[in-house]
This record gives sequence, C-alpha cells and structure tokens, in this order.
Amino acid sequence: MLKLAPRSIGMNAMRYVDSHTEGEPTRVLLDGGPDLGEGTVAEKLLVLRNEYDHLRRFAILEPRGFSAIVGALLCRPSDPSCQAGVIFFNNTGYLGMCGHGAIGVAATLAYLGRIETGTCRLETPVGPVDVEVLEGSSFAVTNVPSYRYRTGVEVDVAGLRRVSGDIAWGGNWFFLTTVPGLTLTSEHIPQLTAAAGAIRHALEAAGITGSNGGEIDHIELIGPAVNSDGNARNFVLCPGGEYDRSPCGTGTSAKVACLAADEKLQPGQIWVQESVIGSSFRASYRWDESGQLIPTIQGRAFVCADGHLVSQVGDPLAAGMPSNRIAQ
Ligand code: PYC
Repeated sequence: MLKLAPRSIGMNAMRYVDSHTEGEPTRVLLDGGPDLGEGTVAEKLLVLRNEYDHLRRFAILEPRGFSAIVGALLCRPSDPSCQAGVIFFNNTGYLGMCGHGAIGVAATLAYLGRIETGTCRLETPVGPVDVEVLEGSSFAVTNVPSYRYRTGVEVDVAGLRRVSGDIAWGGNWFFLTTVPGLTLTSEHIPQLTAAAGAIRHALEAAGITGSNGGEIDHIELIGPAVNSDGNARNFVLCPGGEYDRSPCGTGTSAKVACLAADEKLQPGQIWVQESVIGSSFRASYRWDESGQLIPTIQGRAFVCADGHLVSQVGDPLAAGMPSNRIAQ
C-alpha cells in the first residue's frame, strides 16, 4: 500500500539550498557537515579534502547532483570580521574562491532570513570577500585582490596552432585568450569545450603555471559581446571539464585585472561581461591603499531548491558516481 506519511530522512541527512547565479548553479550545504577544527578556512579546506572528500562527492556528483554544480560548505570563520567561512568545491576538487558561488551563498542566506540588507563578509580559503545585498535579487561581491601575472604567453595547442594569452589571478588562476574562428554562443559549447580543454592540456604539458607554480585550471575564451549593453563575452572552462553558465566571478575579476593592466578600464568604470549563455555580470575595480586591484562583480541569483541530501544504508552510490572529467 502507498504510504503518504513522510519517512525519516535518515542518519546522513544534510540540509542544502540550491540557487543559480546568472545560470550557474550553487549548492550551499548548511548543516550536517563534519567538524573541520579551529584553523583558518584555508586550513579547514585541507581537512575537508584530506579526511572528508566523500562529502564533496556525495553532495556534487550524480545521483544527488550533477557535474556543473559548485558546492559551498559553510563553516566557522577564523577571521573575526567575517560572518561565515565558506569552502567551494566542484565535481573534481576544491576552488580558492568562487564569485558566482559567493553570490549564491548570499542569496541563500537572504532566502533563509539570516541576512537582510547591507554587507556580509565571508572568509574563503584565499581571503575575505564582501557580498552586498542589493535590490531585485542582485548581489555585489567585492573580491580578493586580483592581478595579471603574465601577458603574451604563447603555447602550441593541438588543433589550434599557436595561442597567445594572459595569465591572471582572480581568486583562481586563469588563462585568457581569444581564438580566431570560435563563436562564443551556446550551440558551439562542444567545440568551445574541446578548444579550451586542448589549451589547458597544452599549458600543463609546457609547464606553464601561475605564480608559485599555481595550476592554471580555468581557461577563459574571450570574444565580442552579443547583447547591446555588453562589453565582451566569455566561455570559461572549469577544472572538472564543465563550462560556467555565468560569466564566472573570478574569471571576470581576472579579465578586469588584464583590462586595468592594459589601461583599457579605469577605476569605477563599469565592464559588462557576458557569459556564453548570454547572462551578464557588471564589473568594476578600485585600487586599495596598498596599490592592489580590488574587483567588484554584480549579478543576480535565485534560489531554486531547498531540501535534504540523504544516503540510505547499503546505497552503493553514497559517494557519488565517478566524475566525468571531459577536459582531462
Ligand atoms: O564564478 O568564480 C566563479 C566560478 C568559478 C568556477 C565556477 N564559477
């Protein structure tokens, strides 16, 4: 007989809220997470990665998630100026920062009534970021200091010949380039994914990294805007082989740092960055007192699910299906 009464959600129940920021999904894990100790959020990330990586796979991979979701585990901050700590992860590993994800966290906290107006400061593994709650489901992230590390970096890429681009930090490492002949629209996503994946392979093979050997795990293809109010469009390939449906907050920060380095964008000037699906972020920057470039990224986010992830005894996929690293 069909039982209509709700069943117990089980021992491993974990409350989550899903949102999308300009199309890119964020899954915020609210409670039920492990104790990650008393360290900084960067240290807590190492504990999560080394001892509890099954939690990332449980929350992100199929059958409970899908490869494009970015997870955000809330944790205690060590920086007393922050209201919360957050560790971002995806289908393959962990992120330093995530711009669309920080907006998703703020949208989730607003949905839960934990923040209203004003600014919420989050401790991320790469530094504190501020998220301001604006009108109309909009949020503005003031990101970690961003900069262009190298310009005119050339690499031979299978199928594309020689590609030249910039390496920039926006909370993650990016290689930004324009590839002639590629059109940055949704119907070309398979070709864009293949081209960006080939560039990532070529950078790895050539031993080209960010500063201190940082892995360049995001490839940002840049092209002309399509929308009438846009300045440029991008296609961003994320570390696990998925593309960013939003214009990528850390990628837009990296782009702004390159524009500033080329004196093509002034402090306070707005840059409208489109994503490959046509959504957009409004970006700008200021110089701080120590001469570092601080980007601000504004976009909209909407909550789309609120529930519990559970794992029943004997489920062979409690730790998710192996990830499909398209670009690897
Ligand atoms: O918005 O920074 C971002 C981001 C990184 C990976 C996916 N989104």
